[in-house]
Amino acid sequence: MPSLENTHPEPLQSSLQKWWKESSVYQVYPASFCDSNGDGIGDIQGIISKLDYIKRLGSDIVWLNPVFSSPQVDMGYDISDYYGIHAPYGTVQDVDELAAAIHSRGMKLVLDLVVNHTSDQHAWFQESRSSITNPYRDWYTWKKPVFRNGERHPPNNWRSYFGGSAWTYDEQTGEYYLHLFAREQPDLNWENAQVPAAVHEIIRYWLDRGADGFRMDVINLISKDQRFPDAPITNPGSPWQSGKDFYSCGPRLHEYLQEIGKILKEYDAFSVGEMVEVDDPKEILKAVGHGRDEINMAFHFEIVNMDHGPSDKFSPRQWGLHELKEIVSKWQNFMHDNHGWNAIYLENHDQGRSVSRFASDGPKHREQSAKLLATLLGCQSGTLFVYQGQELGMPNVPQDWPVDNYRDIETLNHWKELIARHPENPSLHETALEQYRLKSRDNSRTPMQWNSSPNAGFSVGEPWIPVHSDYTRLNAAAQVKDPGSVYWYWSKILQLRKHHADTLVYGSFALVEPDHPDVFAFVRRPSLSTSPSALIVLNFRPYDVTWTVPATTEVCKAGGQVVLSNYPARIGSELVQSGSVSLGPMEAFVYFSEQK
Ligand code: TEU
Ligand code: CA
Repeated sequence: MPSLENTHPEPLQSSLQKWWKESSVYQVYPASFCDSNGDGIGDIQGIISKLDYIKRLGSDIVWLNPVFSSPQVDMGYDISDYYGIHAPYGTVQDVDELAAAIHSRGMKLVLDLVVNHTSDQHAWFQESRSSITNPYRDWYTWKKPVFRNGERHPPNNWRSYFGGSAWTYDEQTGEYYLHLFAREQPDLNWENAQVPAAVHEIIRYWLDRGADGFRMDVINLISKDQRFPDAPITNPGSPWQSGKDFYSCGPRLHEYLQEIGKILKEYDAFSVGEMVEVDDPKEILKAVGHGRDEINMAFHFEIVNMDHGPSDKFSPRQWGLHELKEIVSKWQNFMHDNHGWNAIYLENHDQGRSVSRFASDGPKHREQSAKLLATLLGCQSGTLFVYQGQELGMPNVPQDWPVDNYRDIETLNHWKELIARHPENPSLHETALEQYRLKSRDNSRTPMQWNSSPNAGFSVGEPWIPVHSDYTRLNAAAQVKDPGSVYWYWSKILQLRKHHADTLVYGSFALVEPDHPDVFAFVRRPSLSTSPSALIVLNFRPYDVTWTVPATTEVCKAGGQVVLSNYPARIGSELVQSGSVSLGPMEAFVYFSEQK
């Protein structure tokens, strides 16, 4: 028994094992997944028609980006009714049918909970803005202007994530309201107890209706420093500065999350929090630590922000393999040693495609790159997230993608601001367009590519955003037929995790030769001594690299073998300590020590 004064007794191994830790999640972006009625917009019936494709891949959970009523200023992250469904996606009855169809396949449904803000068209905000004395006034954050030299200014210098000030002046009541994102996305005021209460009702309603959990949008931003002070100048070129010090992981965040966690625990519901701006695992551990009973896990942004430059997301930065190794090792070891949990991802609806950003998307190495990244993700501890199209190795938009093809408010606002400030600077414009093709959120929002028929089989109508031109060759139908495809490689990775959960899901992590300039190698050791250890070797270069198995790698004692590789000839081979291995371009392999 742990000593009484030990406030954090070592939890029993069995109490650390959970269904949501061993699950993998397939993320569906409803607008771009499958259009069943030819209006060019994906919909819920379209998702239902493709559930067997998701099941066959081996995923356990389906996460839908927001499907609730919304004017779609930010693709549904501006919700106008949490109890209604965006009409082009379908009806509440369609969601019921989807939940039943998912459950009948033994999978679970996760919905996207966006409660840091609503749409400005939500009835709550329409009431709130109508008058100073309206009962809903305090459901949002309203502040008086600041006057300097007779000029009216916002209450502080905070920047919106979508450009400009995070405050918009409302003539009718002569006050500003806060919106960390678009002006059409006013932030809810969680200090007003009626707001958390309303959110708890929404959570219970959808859990009672068949959802099995939630992804929680920018959930670490819901508690703000009520002084609303000016932010330090971190971007001298702009009048607006990041106020993250005053709203990321704010003073009452864990109070709010503990209340939500109590409800989720009643339902044994799945939860993953999106935590922007957080690079400190200790901060995330406060929410995801064993026994904290707040949320199961959280997305951090350290990896996906590696290529973000100094001034903003769209300024260039070259990341290094050593950075990727350090970040992965940091989060793997911290959460393992502190009984926390990781959400493992490289792609989602906000990120460019990983083969283009972190490997090589040219015709020679795209497939091998996609399998290499699948190996990196699949062999880490944490819950694994696969975003639609990632299982096919879809790349970013092509070089000839014109600016008119973009739909995302974040990209379009950036372009408008750039043109306004630098109308005659073609080189700046070209740099921006190059950065959009690398990091714009639309890279992952082009329609899912089902087959080689027009519009990639996504829609018989005009898609809301153009289909990537490579669909005739790169599509699900072709890959499901090809046992050597990226799709089937992902399926094998998901199976390998299930078969070796003790090693790959729950085991420890240690880098091998951290300073190697080209190879990312690591060892996974099981939590139970009867399970095998694994050595994962990844050549992140599009050329041959000779790699020597370090003498210290005890995994490579006799009797082990390569069980998975994107070079089939490698499978079955043994490795010996100090042995030299010639790795092909973007080669990945998983070696298991002998099964005891
Ligand atoms: O994203 C949080 C967020 O800040 C993203 O905008 C992300 O940081 C940025 O795009 C990185 O490139 C969530 C949702 O995932 C996103 O789709 C919404 O636009 C945003 O919140 C507002 O709800
Ligand atoms: Ca449709």
